[in-house]
Amino acid sequence: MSIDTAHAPDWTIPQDWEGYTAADHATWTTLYERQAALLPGRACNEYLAGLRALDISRGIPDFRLLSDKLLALTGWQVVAVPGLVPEDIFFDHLANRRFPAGNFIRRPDQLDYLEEPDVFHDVFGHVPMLTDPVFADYMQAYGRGGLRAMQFGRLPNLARLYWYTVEFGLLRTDAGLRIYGAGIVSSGGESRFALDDPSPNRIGFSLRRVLRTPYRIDDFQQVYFVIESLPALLDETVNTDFAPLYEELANLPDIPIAAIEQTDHVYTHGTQHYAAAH
Ligand code: HBI
Ligand code: FE
Repeated sequence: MSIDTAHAPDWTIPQDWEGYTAADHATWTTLYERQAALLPGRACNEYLAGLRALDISRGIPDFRLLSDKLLALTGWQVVAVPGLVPEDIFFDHLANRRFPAGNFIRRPDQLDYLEEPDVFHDVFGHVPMLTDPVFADYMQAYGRGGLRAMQFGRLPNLARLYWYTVEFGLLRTDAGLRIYGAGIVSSGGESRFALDDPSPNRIGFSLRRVLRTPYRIDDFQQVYFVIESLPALLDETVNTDFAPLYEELANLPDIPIAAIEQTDHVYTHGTQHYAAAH
């Protein structure tokens, strides 16, 4: 199962579930048990309910069975891809309610970190939220928006929306801040850091603000954005005309990653100690 595997024009490949070794399944189960123990009280209820509904605790899930469950819940499917796929291909899948998931699993010496999205990140991280009807619509809207952003030449801005919501988003609840981002829930270190560490800024979500804020792909985030609710995120995304927004952004500078703006709703003014030391 290598990156060179022949793929269709939409980049999908057979998952080859039968091809996983006992060690591959054991890696999944190790990661599953570690994260499942950490996430109650940290991940949002929508994520935790999704994780329970999918019943994926015992080895790498078979995408055929996973898609059957997901189709019945929200009309989404999971399709296998060899790793990162071109942006237009990725957005086209999302716009059609197909989530492309890497079919390979990390090696045992990569339990804590790897750069490419593997089956654990993609399925454990992303798929539980796709059982939520509101989030399911948000992901589809993002796929459609991605295709439009490419036409406007503003994909680098829109990619920040994906990053700070789908991958690293936090949600305000009456019980406190909760995680819904896949990059956090699939990471042992970041599922603690994102909520508990005094280092990062935690700022109320604003679409304009997020589109102007760069991100880091190689370490814990320096800023997390907190949404008020999943429906509010969906509403703002589908009811915003991005064309004038993109025009505006072309003439505005990026906001430095750790900056606090006058108009920010600040949950945590972080020390940035972690970023300074790494
Ligand atoms: N491909 N498989 C996969 N997974 C991703 O998360 C992904 C991708 N291709 C492009 C991409 N993400 C991002 O560049 C977009 O979100 C902008
Ligand atoms: Fe991801």
